[in-house]
Amino acid sequence: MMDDISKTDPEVYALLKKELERQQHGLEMIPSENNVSKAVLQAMGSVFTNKYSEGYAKKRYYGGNQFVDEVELLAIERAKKVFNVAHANVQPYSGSPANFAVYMAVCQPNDTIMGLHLPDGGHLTHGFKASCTGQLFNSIPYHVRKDGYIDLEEVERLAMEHKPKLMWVGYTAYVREFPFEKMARIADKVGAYLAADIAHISGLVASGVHKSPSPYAHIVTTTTHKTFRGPRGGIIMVTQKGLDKDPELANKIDKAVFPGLQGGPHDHTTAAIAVALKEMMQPEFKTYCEQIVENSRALAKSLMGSGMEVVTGGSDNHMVLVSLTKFGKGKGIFAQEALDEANITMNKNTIPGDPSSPFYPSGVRMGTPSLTTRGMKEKEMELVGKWIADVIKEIKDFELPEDKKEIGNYLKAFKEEIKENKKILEIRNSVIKLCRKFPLYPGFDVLR
Ligand code: DSN
Repeated sequence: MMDDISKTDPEVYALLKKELERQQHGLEMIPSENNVSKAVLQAMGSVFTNKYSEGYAKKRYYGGNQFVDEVELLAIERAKKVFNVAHANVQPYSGSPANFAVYMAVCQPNDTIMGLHLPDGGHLTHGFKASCTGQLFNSIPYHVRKDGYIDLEEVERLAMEHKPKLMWVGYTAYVREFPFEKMARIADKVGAYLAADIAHISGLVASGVHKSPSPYAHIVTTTTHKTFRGPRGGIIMVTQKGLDKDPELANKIDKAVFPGLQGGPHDHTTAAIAVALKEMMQPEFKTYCEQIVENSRALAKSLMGSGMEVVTGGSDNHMVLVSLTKFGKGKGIFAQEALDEANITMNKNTIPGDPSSPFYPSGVRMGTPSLTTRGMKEKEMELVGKWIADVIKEIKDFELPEDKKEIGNYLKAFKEEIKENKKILEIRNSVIKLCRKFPLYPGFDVLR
């Protein structure tokens, strides 16, 4: 029972070691990923995982929750302080369940809701048709303009026409400042609830590097990984403005989370969220977030200097979106696979007005939170931007077959071919060298 995993389960142990090695020797540039501290990992791998705690602090269904209560209350108090909100629920299992709870709290099935269209940078749970939020509600998507910025004129026109019950501001592939104030003006005009989903930028908001939605939105949701740099989890917050609109809003949110949508909270995650929130309160976290944005800007500049087309011509946050349409449509998959081969991880992504499909989009999305956690700065971003551009140039002539049935085999052959590409192999060696200079978890075994 008390034996080390290396002895009890060598198979899983070997996989943990391989994953640590992969993270150590690669550039993690998926903008929604990050590397948590040792303290966060310790809280996650703790005995709080053994407990059941349905209910809320001091009102649990089972006994033995005195310390779970304390840790949950600590996380709540810290979240309220860090985000300047009136109420926080730290139990959502992640961002999507948090957003579902918002619908359950303020909407009825078939109510009208508005969010940014997924191919334009919105999230699945903001009413996209493949998500239950696009099926159970009357979803009216809004869009970005050709220049990549939110089309606020369209938002206003659609809101006036459809009178939504709930509007979302907050995005998963949007590189500019989120327009909280302007969206609030529209939501207030039509009497809608405004929910700000700050999952991607919550670290930047907490540190004041991005404007806060707190004065403008009624509800704020976030994941606790990404720029938050905590465990995988979610938080729903209610602002003072939300309570002024509906004094019952906090209770409605709590009831929607439990018993509405979830059972027992993941107490080890709650403990780790509390730890991450404490880290967010330190002055170093602000410096970290400022560097994330500096790095994004330096990355965008380097990419553009190497001939890449960057959506909106830069970045205000942690993310850069590269359009590959100058090389043709649907090139994102080739770029993602080739960059993976060079130990640079990012994801294919749609770009504004994408001529292809969300499955085979024409861009790649990348971010700097993880690289910044490792200590990399502008100098490294310049290098990394050049490497990314060089890899993309290697694959620019590959074309997706018109016949969908042929795509699978074509991609298989493509992957074999890029394994032999000398330039990509050369870049991978340089990536590994750079990563060694910025160790992720020095002296760390999988067991801490
Ligand atoms: N999957 C997340 C992202 O990468 O942005 C959003 O849920």
